[in-house]
Amino acid sequence: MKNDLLLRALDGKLVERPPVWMMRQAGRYLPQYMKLRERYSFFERCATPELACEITLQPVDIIGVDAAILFSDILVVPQAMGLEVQLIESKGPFLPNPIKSYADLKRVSVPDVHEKLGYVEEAIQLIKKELNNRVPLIGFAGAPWTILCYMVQGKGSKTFDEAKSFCFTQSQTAHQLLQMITDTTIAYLNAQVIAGADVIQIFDSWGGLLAPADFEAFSLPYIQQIVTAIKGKAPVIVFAKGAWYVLDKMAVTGAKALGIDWCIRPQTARKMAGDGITLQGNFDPAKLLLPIPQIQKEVKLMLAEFGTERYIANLGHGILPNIPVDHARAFVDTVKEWNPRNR
Ligand code: 1CP
Repeated sequence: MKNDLLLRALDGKLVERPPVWMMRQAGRYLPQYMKLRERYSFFERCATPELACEITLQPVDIIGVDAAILFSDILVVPQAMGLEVQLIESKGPFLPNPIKSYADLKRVSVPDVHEKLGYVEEAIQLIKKELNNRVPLIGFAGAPWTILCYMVQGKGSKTFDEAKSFCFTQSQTAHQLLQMITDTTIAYLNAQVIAGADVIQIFDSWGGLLAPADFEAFSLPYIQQIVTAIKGKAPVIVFAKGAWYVLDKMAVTGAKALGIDWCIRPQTARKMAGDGITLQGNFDPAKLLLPIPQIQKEVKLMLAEFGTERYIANLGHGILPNIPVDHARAFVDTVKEWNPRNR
């Protein structure tokens, strides 16, 4: 690997400077992505290895990030399990026949991932070839709780109240569904690693909607199963947005890194997670709308707070579609030019 900063940071090894990448780095803020978006539907872009490969490489070539992340979506998992998933322009994901009861479980199954998601394996093989060991490739999946949110609620939501009440009132059914999602996800991530993914990230985007005890009941045990199944094969990053209150619990799952959003101070996160794990984050994506000199100033403040050891510079959540490309590049360049001895 020519640039192995990410792998070294995950391993707790010495680095000259922290590696940097951005969640949702392949996406709508890039004009090159928007061009492909005019011609192909979202799931066409995901399911065509050549398109997924081209989109994955865009931020590596255009922005110069230290890692590529597979272009796909967490919702290909419920799709592979048998639920119809649509992506509606400017509205987001829509699942017309969500899971509401025990009887609905009959409509989903743990699929043969090679048969249903073989296109992802092909995309990864192609991306690895095109990357030619320039930077590592991150594969990913949603955490089972976040996937359940969409399978039950049927669409995006600020509260995912229907998904939560499903867990609270029909816990046995919820746990059965969570286990099916977990089994599918483990098979899927194993296939990603075999195809060539160097690192795996688990996105629990809605973890922070749960009370600590509910997170420990409905999310953490399933994340734990996934980490246990993958660790040793590839380093795992767990990003549970908003769930800062369980950083200590997540730190002992065997994950190599924990993602954090901007709602926790780096020092607090470090205290909670301990010294034996890498932290990733936590720049507020909305700050990329600031003028470039201010972005540079804010990024330097963040870097000084995290320090160089066991740290991956990233945003605290996905980049927004209205971020100017040169602002995204300023974020990445400020990290790349960082010299901790020469602030
Ligand atoms: O062009 C478009 O309008 C599609 C927008 C889009 C994109 C670019 C969607 C629909 N998904 C993606 C790609 C994607 N999704 C990646 C690609 C790799 C990258 O560059 O990072 C990844 C990692 C995801 C993961 C994902 N999808 C998450 C977890 C991360 C997060 O941001 O919290 C979630 C929650 C989804 C669901 C989803 N898919 C798409 C949208 C707009 C959403 C969010 C909907 C919601 O807010 O509920």
